[in-house]
Amino acid sequence: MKILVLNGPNLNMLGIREPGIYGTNSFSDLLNLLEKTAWEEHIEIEQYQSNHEGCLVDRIQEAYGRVDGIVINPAAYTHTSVAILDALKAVSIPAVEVHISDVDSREPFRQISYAGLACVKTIKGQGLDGYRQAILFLKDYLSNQKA
Ligand code: CA2
Repeated sequence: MKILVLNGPNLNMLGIREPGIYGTNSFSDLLNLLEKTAWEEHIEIEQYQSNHEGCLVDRIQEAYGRVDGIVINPAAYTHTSVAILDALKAVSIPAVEVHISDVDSREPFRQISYAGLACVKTIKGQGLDGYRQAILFLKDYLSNQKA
């Protein structure tokens, strides 16, 4: 089973600023968590981060026919990008949306998610552990789909 983890703009800056919102863990802590989860769950995890909307769209398209599930934190593009929504719909790969912070208790504009409309689940406000939870959910979801 292969899962693609996608991260949008500025998430590579994790741990550098705004620890009150995003915690003190760094982006490399997230990469270590993904590696550990892949090892523990006996699955393959591929990760990609970009600050560019089109690059994220390209990566979603490249996943077509190659990847079983997608975990995506589109960051600020969550609230603006119809292109990412359309790409997720186009490839029709089961996807889970993750937000490190509890977007529901923040500014009203963060409560709108376009990408979420194409996702089977959204996990928010769980910090970096939300990525692990999303991977476990997808693993279960995909196994049940095949059964
Ligand atoms: O809570 C999340 O995971 C978000 O997707 C993070 C995005 C934000 O635009 C979304 O509304 C919610 C922002 C990621 C930027 O990360 C930073 C990292 C270090 C310092 C400042 C921001």
